[in-house]
Amino acid sequence: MDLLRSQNDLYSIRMRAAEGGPHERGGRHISGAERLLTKEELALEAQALVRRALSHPKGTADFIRITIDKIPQESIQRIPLLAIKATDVASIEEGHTKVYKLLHKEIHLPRKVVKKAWETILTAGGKMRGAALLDAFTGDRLDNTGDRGVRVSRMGFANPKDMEFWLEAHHYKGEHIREALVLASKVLSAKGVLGELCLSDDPDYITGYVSYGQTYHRISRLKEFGSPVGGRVFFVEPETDVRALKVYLEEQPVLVTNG
Ligand code: WAQ
Ligand code: MG
Repeated sequence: MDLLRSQNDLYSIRMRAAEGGPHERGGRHISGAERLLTKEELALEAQALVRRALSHPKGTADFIRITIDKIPQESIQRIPLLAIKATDVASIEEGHTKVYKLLHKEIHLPRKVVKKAWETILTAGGKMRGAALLDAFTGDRLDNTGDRGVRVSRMGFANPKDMEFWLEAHHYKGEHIREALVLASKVLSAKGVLGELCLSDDPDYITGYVSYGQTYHRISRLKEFGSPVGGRVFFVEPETDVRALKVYLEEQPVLVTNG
């Protein structure tokens, strides 16, 4: 049990970095991150995030913003970690077929919605720093955030040390999956979200995932090495209160627990 994390106030730390000026003035998104930390962890993690922004495969940031807010312990919700299912595919085509099977045959999203999700990710070209919310029935875009997207924030593992150990033991290596598991768990815990499709925008990271129900389906290959394409789409049930959903995703602090 992580006593420091479960008994004290925590701090939300958010980083966003761009090249060619700030995002809001047309800079190209390079990297972002969000975590919930103890006071003791803040300084070292801020340093790590600066380093990450300055040595990213997408480019070198010339704008870095780090925001830190104190989060009262009583406002933090606990949510469960998703189960992980991994599929190794031999080609990108096989990867895309797997995505289609999950989204269309399992979640029953209409074909046109799956198509719209890929279009959204492909046309964003790795420029978005957040996710697009799509109506799971019509494929219409529900958020009005354009190229920015909805950025999920204020989240972390309840027991990061245990999780690191557990992930290592299961040969799930690196920061990408660690961060994606936290994000995907928060996203599926939101009222109205049926599923997610994610593809990293990092040119050297080709593994992506589809999540729905209680499961994170990681798919080993969804794009070419070197491709800047990437993004996230959240599939939202029709009639969902989109404003409340945005507030939950962006603002509600959550800690992800593993059993
Ligand atoms: N909230 C909403 N959307 C986000 C967020 C966020 N906090 N962070 C990233 N995105 C969107 C944004 O459009 C990015 O362009 C896109 O997702 C990809 O972000 O099991 O690394 O941080 O090994 O590049 C998947 C791990 C890794 C698969 C995904 O995403 C595995 C990844 P990246
Ligand atoms: Mg990235």
